[in-house]
Amino acid sequence: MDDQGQIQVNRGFRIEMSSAIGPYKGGLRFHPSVNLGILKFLAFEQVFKNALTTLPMGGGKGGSDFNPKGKSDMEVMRFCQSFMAELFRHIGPDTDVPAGDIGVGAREIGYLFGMYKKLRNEFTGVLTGKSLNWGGSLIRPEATGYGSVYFAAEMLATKGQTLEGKTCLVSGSGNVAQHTLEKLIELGAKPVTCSDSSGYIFDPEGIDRDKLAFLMTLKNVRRGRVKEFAEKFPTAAYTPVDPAEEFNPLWNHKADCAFPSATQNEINAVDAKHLVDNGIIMVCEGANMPTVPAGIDIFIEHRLLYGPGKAANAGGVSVSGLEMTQNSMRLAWTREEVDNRLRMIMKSIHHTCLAAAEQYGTPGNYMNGANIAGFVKVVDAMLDQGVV
Ligand code: NDP
Ligand code: 2IT
Repeated sequence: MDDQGQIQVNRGFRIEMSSAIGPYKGGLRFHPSVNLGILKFLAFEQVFKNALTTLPMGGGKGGSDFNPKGKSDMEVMRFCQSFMAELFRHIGPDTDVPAGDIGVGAREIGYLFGMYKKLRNEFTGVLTGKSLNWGGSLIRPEATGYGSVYFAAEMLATKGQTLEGKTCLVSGSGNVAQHTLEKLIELGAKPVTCSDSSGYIFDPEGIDRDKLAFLMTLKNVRRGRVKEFAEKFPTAAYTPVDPAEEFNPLWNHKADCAFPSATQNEINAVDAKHLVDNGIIMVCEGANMPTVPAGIDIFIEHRLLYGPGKAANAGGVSVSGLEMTQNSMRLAWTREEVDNRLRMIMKSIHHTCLAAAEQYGTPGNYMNGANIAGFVKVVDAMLDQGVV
């Protein structure tokens, strides 16, 4: 029910794709574009991503075409409660453990958890991405972005390079993009872009700690648009982006590395060509499937370091897995402990991808490595467990 007392109707979904190696696990997305097809591809990717993490998690995804943009906290709360009034039948800490994704952050997870607790009369780790003082894990908000940058550093190390001094293109300005920017700055890289669905910022001087702090308050507290960034900082320029155009100008700047961290299909073949022509040596996918297949072909043909989302952005669900472990043990690890485990997991995923790529005759091809290693783990578990 909206604040005017009108009833609004939205459609919700939960895809439970595979429980071969653990309970179904994956995020919830609230965005007007959400439909069955999008959630099925996300759940399918999640199965193999989760298999790569080394943790016991199956794959799932869910969400709704509800649009949180412009809604009041109370409208968001009432929607989350309605959504959970059905979802609670299907989930549980040993069955299916949802988390956040586009449009679902700590606020939404809180409302969803409150309703689950009321309906079930139990306090369990049924959702991850919870706030710290009631069962959340340190580093979970940062995990996807940090993990993506750790994965990028591993890829560069295979060429004897580091992120220090590298100019980076980042898209998005939500959870993943913000913490990608934060870690890039910490490691001495120079991120020069960020975006939302209306347009993008290009700041040739680099987005530094102070500018990022402004961006985080703008997006997380005021829930505003990135356009304001250019109004605040004179070195930055704002360009509106129309998704119907042939290419996205964000990807047409001279740089060393690209971190697509907004949404699926945000790099088409023309964008991929622009990236190659501009001298990009590495593409590390913070988002899920941000590059269309023809774009991936261009990266592989030009021998870029290409980290596919299911490997590069697995840090988020990995720390979700660590949150589940902490909830089961009813204790909380320190920031250092979680961050060290995240680093180890990203290193291990990187190694697994390279080893599988080598074993199956496509050395250096992280996409084949991630697909094959993830698939083999799941299929072996299915064969072990028989036809049921
Ligand atoms: P947020 O909702 O926090 O941020 C999403 C960002 O992407 C916003 O800047 C948003 O702009 C932009 N965006 C969303 N949809 C579109 C669109 N159709 N066209 C252009 N821009 C768009 O989400 P996250 O940062 O959590 O997620 C970003 C990506 O990372 C997604 O692909 C998600 O699946 C993936 N991911 C997220 C993980 C997590 O832990 N959160 C883990 C692994 C992957 P606007 O504000 O205008 O909508
Ligand atoms: O795409 C993803 O991996 C996520 N949105 C995070 C899923 C999770 O369960 O933490």
